[in-house]
Amino acid sequence: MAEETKEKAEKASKLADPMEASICPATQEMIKRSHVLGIETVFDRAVSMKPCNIGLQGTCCKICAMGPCRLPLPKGGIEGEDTRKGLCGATANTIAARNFARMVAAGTAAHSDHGRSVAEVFLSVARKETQDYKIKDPKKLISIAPHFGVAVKVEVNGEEKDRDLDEIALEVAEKAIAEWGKPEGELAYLKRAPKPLYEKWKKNGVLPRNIDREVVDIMHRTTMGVDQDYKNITKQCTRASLADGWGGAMMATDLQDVMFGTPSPLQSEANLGIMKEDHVNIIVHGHEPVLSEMIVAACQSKDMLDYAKEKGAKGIQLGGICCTANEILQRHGIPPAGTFLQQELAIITGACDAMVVDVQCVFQNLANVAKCFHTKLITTHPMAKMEQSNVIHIEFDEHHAMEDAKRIVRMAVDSFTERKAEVFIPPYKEVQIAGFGVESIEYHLGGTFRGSYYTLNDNIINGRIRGIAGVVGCNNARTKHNNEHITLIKELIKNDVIVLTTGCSAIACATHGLLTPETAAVYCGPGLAEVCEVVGIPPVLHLGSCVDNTRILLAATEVVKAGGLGNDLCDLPAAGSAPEWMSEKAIAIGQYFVSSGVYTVFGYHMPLDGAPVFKDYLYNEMEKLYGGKWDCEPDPIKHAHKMIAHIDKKRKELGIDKARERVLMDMADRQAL
Ligand code: NFS
Repeated sequence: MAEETKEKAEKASKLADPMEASICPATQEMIKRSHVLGIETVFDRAVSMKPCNIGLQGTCCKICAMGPCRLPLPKGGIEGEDTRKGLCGATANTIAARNFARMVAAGTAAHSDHGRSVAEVFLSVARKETQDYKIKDPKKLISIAPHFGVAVKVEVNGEEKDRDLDEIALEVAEKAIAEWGKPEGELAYLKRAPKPLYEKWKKNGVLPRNIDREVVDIMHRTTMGVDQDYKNITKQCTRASLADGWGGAMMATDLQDVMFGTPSPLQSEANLGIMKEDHVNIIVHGHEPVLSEMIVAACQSKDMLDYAKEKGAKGIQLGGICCTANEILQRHGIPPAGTFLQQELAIITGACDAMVVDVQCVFQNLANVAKCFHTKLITTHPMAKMEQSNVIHIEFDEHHAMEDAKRIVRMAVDSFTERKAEVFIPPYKEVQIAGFGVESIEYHLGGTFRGSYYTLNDNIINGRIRGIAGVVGCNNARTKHNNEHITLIKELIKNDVIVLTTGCSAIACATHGLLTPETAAVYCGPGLAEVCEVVGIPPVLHLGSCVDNTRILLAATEVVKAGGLGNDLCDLPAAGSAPEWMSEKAIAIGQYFVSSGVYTVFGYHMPLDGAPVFKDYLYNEMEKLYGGKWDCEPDPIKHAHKMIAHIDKKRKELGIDKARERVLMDMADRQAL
């Protein structure tokens, strides 16, 4: 008996404490539910498995078979010369820089390969090889064409006329695809950056040549016995990351907008409570909207809805996880069911009839969880299969996209009739306004009279808005789910900093009710609250998925262009953050933000502590080259104040710090009255 109790206690001690694991009530309930059902999730694994201390420091080298060589920082730090080295002589700085570079390469590859898929589908559309996708936003196509050097006007009989749209589309598609492998030149989009920034890149020799080449370059350079200078390795990190932010990811966003529509503000909901017991629930999870766009259309088609009703369901409820969720939210108002860390939980509701995944951020453990339920787990991408036998693979092809999508939806409807476990959907969801972007910020915050971003700039200059923060990125099971995002963002808006958000951070904001205009009165400082109230926007603007971080770059560029706030991104009172990052993609994003002049703070930790010199290079020296630098702060309140201090420093440099003091005095005076 005593043995049994001990065993139980031991087992319980390896389970996650729901209250410690997350601040989201739906997640807490579902972790408890998983324990009742005896189903293990990422939250439990985070308790039972600790990360490797040397890997955490960034100084484990496993790029050749003489290693792994492990170079942890000695207790008490290093006094005098750092004599640590691997078998080949590689220093801690070289090792940490190589590891960092490989994360940049992987992140760039992931975003940019997503971009490539989109570009390939766009080429099929332009060549009229598919009927299932169309050009939904010709205005966007015309606006991006000149960046590829594609003419949008033609001369006919001495008169300038609009060029045929099909011709423009084909030329843009061909030029876009070439960006991945053109033999010479530089990426077409780089000149979209403010001129001084472009000139900095040019001077430092980091203009990306083509996207694939910069990734291959990192893999070559970081192989055994090549680049042994952490500064030179970091230089290539910049070049590759720019190929992501001002290349592959930016083209992904643009071409998605052209084919699926540029988002504009709309209302939706978020969290696991969007699932409905009496509906067929389909969860799409992953990243590429090429698939999910078709699933949205299939779910809304009459024949599929009739089929669902025939099988006893009241309808089809579609929901998303991760960035696919953001893609279909932004364009169709489909509600996200949760962030990265909630993927297993969606299945544990017992109401998930099918989970359809493509690429990135998909847990392999989903298959083990799905096994306990009726859920059909469907992989769709040739690049991303699962070894478990209960997983179904339906390869998605743009040439018969609708047919594939309907096949998947039909399978989900059939699965609805096979539910076996008790359904347990946590009753939590929040309303949100999403769908912001460069164009809609201009519409809402730009003056129609003065054009562009004038009103936004004016409010920054007069101090009602203290500055701009981009808060993005993942969840990480090593931190309390959503806590860092929400605590940080509340602190920023309390201090009049407007927040632009994407990725899982945006979903976290939605599930915690921060994406409504009403939030402003509750959480914002007086200046930001006033602006939000007048304009009718939330203080936290949802700009889409992680590839849509490029919308933040372009919005910031518009701010520079509108005038009065310096002439480069690094002049702006702005800062970036990924408080719960986990993915290599986040490192690529961080590097392109820093290399674009943005002070960027990551939460949790950075794998740099074992290499203090390299760390100092990223945290201080990079600023001298590009105007931006890295930082790390796990505590969300301190994290917010590091960003605010940077914003205030920039306000002072711009000479607009006094304006803000006046605004605040006005408010105090008003309150005194
Ligand atoms: Ni971004 Fe998307 Fe989420 Fe992180 Fe994963 S979904 S591309 S990587 S976990 S924010």
